[in-house]
Amino acid sequence: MKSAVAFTLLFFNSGFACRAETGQEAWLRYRHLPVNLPTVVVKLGAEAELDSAAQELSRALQAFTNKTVRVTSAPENESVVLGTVEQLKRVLPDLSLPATLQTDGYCLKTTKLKGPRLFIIASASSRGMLYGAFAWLRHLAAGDKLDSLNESSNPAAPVRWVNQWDNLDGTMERGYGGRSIFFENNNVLPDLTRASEYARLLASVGINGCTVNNVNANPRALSSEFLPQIARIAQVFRPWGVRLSLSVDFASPKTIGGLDTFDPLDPRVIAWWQSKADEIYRLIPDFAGFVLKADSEGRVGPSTYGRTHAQAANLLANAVKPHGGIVVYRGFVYDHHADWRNLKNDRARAAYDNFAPLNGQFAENAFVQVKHGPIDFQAREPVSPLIGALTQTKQTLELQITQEYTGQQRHLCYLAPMWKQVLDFDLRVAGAHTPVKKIVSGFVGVANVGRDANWLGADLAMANLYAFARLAWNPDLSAEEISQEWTRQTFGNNQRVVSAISSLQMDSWRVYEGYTGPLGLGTLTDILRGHYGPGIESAERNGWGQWIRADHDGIGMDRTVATGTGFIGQYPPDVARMYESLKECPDALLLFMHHLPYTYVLHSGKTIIQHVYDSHYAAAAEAQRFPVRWQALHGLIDDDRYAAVLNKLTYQAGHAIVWRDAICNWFLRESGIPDAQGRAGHFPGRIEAEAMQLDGYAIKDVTPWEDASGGKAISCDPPRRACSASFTFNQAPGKYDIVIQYFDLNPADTEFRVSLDHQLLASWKSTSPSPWRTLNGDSSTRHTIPHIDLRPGQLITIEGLAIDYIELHAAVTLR
Ligand code: GCV
Repeated sequence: MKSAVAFTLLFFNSGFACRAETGQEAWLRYRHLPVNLPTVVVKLGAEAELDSAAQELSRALQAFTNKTVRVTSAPENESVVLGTVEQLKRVLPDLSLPATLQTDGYCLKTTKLKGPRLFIIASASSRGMLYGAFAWLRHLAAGDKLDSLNESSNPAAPVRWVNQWDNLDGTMERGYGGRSIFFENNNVLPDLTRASEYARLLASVGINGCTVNNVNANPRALSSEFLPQIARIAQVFRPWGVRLSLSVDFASPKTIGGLDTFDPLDPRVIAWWQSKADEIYRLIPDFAGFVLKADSEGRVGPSTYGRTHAQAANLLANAVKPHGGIVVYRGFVYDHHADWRNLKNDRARAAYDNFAPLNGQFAENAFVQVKHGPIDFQAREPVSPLIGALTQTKQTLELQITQEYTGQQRHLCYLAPMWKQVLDFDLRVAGAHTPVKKIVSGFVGVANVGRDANWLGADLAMANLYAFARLAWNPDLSAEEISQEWTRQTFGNNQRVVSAISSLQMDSWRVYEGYTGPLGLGTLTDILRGHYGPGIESAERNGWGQWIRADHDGIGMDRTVATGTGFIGQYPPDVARMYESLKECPDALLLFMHHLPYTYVLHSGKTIIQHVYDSHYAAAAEAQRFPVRWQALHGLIDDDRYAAVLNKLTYQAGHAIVWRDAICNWFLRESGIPDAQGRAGHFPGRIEAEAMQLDGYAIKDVTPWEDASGGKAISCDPPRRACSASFTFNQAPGKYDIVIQYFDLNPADTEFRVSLDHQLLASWKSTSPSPWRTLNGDSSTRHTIPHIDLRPGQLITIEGLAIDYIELHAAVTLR
């Protein structure tokens, strides 16, 4: 993809500044290309997917060439020719094509066959034609030369799905890009344009299935009155080769079926599911199948009747089998009321304990869907040992595109580097080389796009959707080449843009992990509320089982076989040996596997506690550079997306400091061991709001304490309409950046104002897209007023709903 980019530099360098862009086109952003391209598209069949492929080529070529493009049924002049291998053989008998194309696979070839150039897109199936057409366009958009193109590509796995966690009322579980594109008010939306656009996006990267409703399923999804509405979604998916699937509630035979049981072995229940499947296939002949979350987080399941997960999965699998459907049964099963006092209890064990004994008992069209880590999409986890145990059972690997625990799309966190570590991890099943990517038969990404124009609520977050799909097609691609490929299509081929965005993406997961949970402890976010800001002890002393087992002397879960929960013993012996041994266990997962004193010395030579301080200060400092790095792109990309991304990166830089301080302060208090570099607990230039002269504000304890400086904030509570906090500047005269750490609680009516000697310096409104409700690390936000001349004796006053502190720095911030 790197060759011949020069011709596109010209174009992609120009014209951006005046063009309004919303991000809606995502990576399918076709713009004029100054090269010779065909203006005839030949389609050799009449299937719906083939029509879509031809239309897409025509739409793109029209945009690339600024010329009218014709779609015909026989090759003429220079043209793009689309067909299955069989169709092509009939029309171009001299053309040699690979005999090894699998379903969904494609071949791209440029040939002259003694006449004008023909750009051949061949596939084994009509769906493969779509993937071939989009791959060809990908080459074009990336500036590749097509003259010698000759490539064949087959997908790594047959199941390449996204799960959407959309609720029928239009809300989304863990969605950060607006309301559902499918549902509102317990009905399917009347206008499904957006759903159709989504299917096109998915098809463009080889995704062939989409589960449209939350795995915490509303039984109405299967009701006879609702299914015809679901069929409308399937209809807009169909031309793009995306098959629809539904999450189901296991109790449906009882809740909506009128039976008095949902026992999977009861003949009436078996008959109910069969007739429900028949009913669905009458409405949706290409229905992909069912997804089931059972016996987990309050969902009912087969345990109600003492039945196994395999029996439950097979019940549904048998119902869809005659129609060619599958069942995806979630392996995310654990007890969320576990006794935290029992040191042998361990949520990480649960998936394996529940499913490994059932290996080989699942129907041929049933897949167990395993989250990549044994807990729940933390910033770092080891690979789930269940993946190595299900040797006789088909599996789909579940990855999370929506950034539930990784900054919720308000933080840049490109997840492909993390996913690559998972995919390439060698589980050493039976002592052989068995990387995860070779074990699984499918890939499912929890996507949660929404109605926001840019789908995920953040332009750069779309690289995660793209990367998931590209890895599902070819897990051997590198995270970096995917990010470059995505950037070229999303922002253009300017080499400065490509390297700047790709390197930001590539740094982002390491940086995010660096200022959140260290050494495999989990993200350390508040797991009882938003899963967003810091909330370290929310993991402890409750049944959810994300324990970190911290006390004054040490921290980490002892998961060893020798003295701990035995989790490590669930891995094949080579891997278990590595994790069990303190010498071999990688630092990055040390506290996931072991409980150790803060003074334990890591492979890096640092103690655990010093590593925590150093990594948090270093990562937060790197995050301060993100907006600066982005600013280097000013004028090279369109103004709208430039500004939107800058806004987000600036916010992230501030929130990284909230994280840094919360984690460092908490570790300092818990361990009692100071930072050898004297940073933790010392904040030069910081003036606590509660120490200012207050008019009208109440001083509040913030929970958890580590989310606010000094554990306290000031809040202007009703009935007061206006409050102010002031202090007299008494440092050396000079230019300062004034940093205000405040709580972004309600965007509708919150204004903040800062004045110097009663002259207004700056005012701004809360910016949170969805208002936070509480004073804590979710809502804690930074605003910087740069380059202000200050002289001793001047009065600085701040007004606004809730404030944590002000910091004054010699003026350098974000400049
Ligand atoms: C859909 C985590 C999330 C839940 C999600 C669940 C799951 O617990 O926080 O929102 O529920 O995983 O994957 O089923």
